[in-house]
Amino acid sequence: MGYDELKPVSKEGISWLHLGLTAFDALDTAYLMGNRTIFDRAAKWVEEEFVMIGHADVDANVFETTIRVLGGLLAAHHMSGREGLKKKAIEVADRLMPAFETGSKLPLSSINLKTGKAVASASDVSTAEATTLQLEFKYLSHITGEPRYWNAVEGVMKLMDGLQKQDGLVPIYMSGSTGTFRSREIRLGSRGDSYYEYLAKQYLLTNRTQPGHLRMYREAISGVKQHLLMRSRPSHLLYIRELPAGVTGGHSDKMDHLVCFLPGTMALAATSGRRVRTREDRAKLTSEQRADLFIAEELARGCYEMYHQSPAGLAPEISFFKEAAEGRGMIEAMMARFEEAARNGDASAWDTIVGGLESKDSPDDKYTNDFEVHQLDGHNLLRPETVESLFVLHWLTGERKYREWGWRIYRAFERWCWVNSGGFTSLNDVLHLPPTARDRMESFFLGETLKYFYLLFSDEDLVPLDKYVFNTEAHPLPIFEVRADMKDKLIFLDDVKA
Ligand code: DMJ
Repeated sequence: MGYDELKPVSKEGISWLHLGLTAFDALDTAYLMGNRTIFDRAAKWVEEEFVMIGHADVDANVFETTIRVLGGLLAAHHMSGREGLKKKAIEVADRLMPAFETGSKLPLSSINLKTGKAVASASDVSTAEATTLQLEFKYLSHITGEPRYWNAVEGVMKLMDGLQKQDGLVPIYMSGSTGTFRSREIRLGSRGDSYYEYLAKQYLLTNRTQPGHLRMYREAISGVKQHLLMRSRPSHLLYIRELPAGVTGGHSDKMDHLVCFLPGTMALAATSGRRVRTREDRAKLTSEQRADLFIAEELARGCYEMYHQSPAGLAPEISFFKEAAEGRGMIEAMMARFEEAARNGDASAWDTIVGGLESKDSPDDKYTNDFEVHQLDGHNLLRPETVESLFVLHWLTGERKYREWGWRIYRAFERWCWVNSGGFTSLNDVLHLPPTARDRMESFFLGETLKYFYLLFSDEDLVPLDKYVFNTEAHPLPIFEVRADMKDKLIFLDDVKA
């Protein structure tokens, strides 16, 4: 990242969004990596030159601005202690607040960068976008003592809690005006993903003092296990399928790479972010937690195989898994073994009862075995989700295989995506060698992907998962408990005054 890339081309344009966005997203990555020169220059630009409103007549997405800009500022402020970054975080949040002034409690999707006014989406809103704002706004309330940020986003959670779901699962479209679900389509990929992620992470961020979010997460994961888990052929990998017409309709074996956040989130929720490095550690988990950790580990293997089985060694954006004959029967048999292990009650018997359920790594010389890739789905955008899950699982379990898988993925990125003049590029098609470049590096590559690689291979415990929760854009926020002086000013999902 050079300084020129950080400067706005003109205050009239949308340049801060296009060029400056990477600076916000990468601030804490630079800090963690110890590159204080870059960090200081970027922070100075943010503090002294960036203004959010007064640009061209374009709309900035509330979700993206929250997770990348606000999340980036909050994490960088926490790490560095720079007050100027906190001031900017407050400025950005205040500019986003008009989006919450709706009858339904669902936020409007955008803020106009010229007028500062909130703008409704012309079509239905994406469930993930409308419901992935809580970590950032709650933490901001915590460090400022201002309840309005927390209350705006907890209002969204209250709305979600009251809606009729499908065994805990939610359709991916909502009506912004009525705050109700539209369509029945369910998936944990695009438009669905971070709704589930933030249920678990809200519980963890507030130090497990708010049970309502855990309740909603558990209901959702129970729905995932009941309807979405499947085994592939020939390797019997675990994967997550989609339900285009809801739980009562048929399924599709499509899996977005985006779904690969799930192994990390499930493992964090199962362990509460505590290390499980020995058999004794695992034995302290409940049977349900052990089962969820097992599923998380197996799903991570499936995500790794999306890379391993592709000719470039990099995952396509979308894969269509081949469902194993008796695939659902295999899932039911797995669940029955979990129940048997739970009934047995003897923690040491777990491995014996559950042993052998793991799938095996596929041989190195076989390509595209367990899934197919449709035309136009073979691109790779340098996405972080699999590396994120590998980092989380390695931190929790200490198992070497996660580093080995991560290293193979990193080498493939380096081989095909590295640009000699600097940076990495997205690819058009990972199935055809050599893959052609797109000349585009999303801000999440520096914000998330490279940060998770760095943390996966770092021997120092730079961001301990029992003390931090990463927002969905990989910006770590410190775990906190609701301040005594704020309890009476905040609304809570279960009206539990922590
Ligand atoms: C990121 O911006 C966030 O992780 C978001 O939740 C979904 N996907 C992209 C990266 O793939």
